[in-house]
Amino acid sequence: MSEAEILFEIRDGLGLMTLNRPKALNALSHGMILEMERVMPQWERDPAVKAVVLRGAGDRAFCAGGDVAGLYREMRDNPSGTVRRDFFRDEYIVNRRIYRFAKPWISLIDGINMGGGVGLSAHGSHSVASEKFLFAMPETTIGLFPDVGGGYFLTRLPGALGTFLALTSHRLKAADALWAGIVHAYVPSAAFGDLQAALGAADLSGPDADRKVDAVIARFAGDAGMPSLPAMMPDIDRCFSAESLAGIVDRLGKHPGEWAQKQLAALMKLSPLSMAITLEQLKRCANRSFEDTMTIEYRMSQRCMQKGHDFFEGVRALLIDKDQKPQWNPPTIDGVTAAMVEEHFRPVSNDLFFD
Ligand code: QUE
Repeated sequence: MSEAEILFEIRDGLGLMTLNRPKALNALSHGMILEMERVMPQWERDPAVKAVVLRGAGDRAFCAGGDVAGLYREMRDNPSGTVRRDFFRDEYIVNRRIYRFAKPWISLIDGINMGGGVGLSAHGSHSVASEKFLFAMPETTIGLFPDVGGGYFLTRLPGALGTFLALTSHRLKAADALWAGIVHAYVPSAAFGDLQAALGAADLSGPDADRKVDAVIARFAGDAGMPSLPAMMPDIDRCFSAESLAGIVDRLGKHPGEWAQKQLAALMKLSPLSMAITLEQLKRCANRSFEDTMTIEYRMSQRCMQKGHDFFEGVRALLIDKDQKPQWNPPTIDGVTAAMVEEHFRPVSNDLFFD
């Protein structure tokens, strides 16, 4: 018998969830998502659970993202199946449940946290990073877009930082993520066990449970070091606040210094269509509710699952064949039309709405 991909345990008043696919960097499978969807309402009601603590098994990752390689294989081997429809739908339902969760939702992030992993942590009440923390929204690398509520939290970051992170897949360590507000505290990895024990021992009852959790975390918080983003923000704001993708490329090209040329070179490797729909996603999601954002992102996901989309080519090149040479369609930013972008935002027959 194979081991469960996600572990659930109630101990010392805490609902402990452990993403348990360490060899796959705890990439989130549809099965794990469905298990979370099943357990979350139970724990929300259960008086024996005062808070949820989410962790990743192994010593490398919290969660590398959605299991897009598994999704790819399943769609290839069973093209008429329902996973195309249901994977993103169920993932976004879980993201929204976390956003609205009635008890503290505490992610202890001791390693890689990208894409789908960010959707499990960033929308909760507390996320704690260690020295091994590494964040990115890397979806433009595989022909997708920064989903799982990326349209919500990226549009609430300072200046043009969200656009920068969304388009370039730029990685952040703990000090920068803390500065940006993507995580709420820095705690050294070695103290995670003691932090969890202290949460278990603490009184977290009452309407100010979140403040009580803050106080416990503060007892273990360390110094994440100097962030690098503050010095980068003037360049980010100048180049990534342009209205269009062509405008961003133009500004980077004219911007003095090595940094801009590096960003430009990075963008040239990514899916032009992904970058264009991502920019439009951020425009449409700015100042929208979490639920509206998920409706928009679900429509986008369904367009990306259609035959011939860059998503399949990106997953193939990066995660299946691993040739690292995706052939994007269209191959250049100039080739992306307004109509191609607009298609990603049309209502779908099985739209995802929340009340
Ligand atoms: C962009 C992504 C993902 C990625 C690589 C990208 C992603 C994801 C994985 C991944 C990593 C390790 C695994 C796995 C999947 O890689 O979302 O199954 O074992 O889950 O460039 O968005």
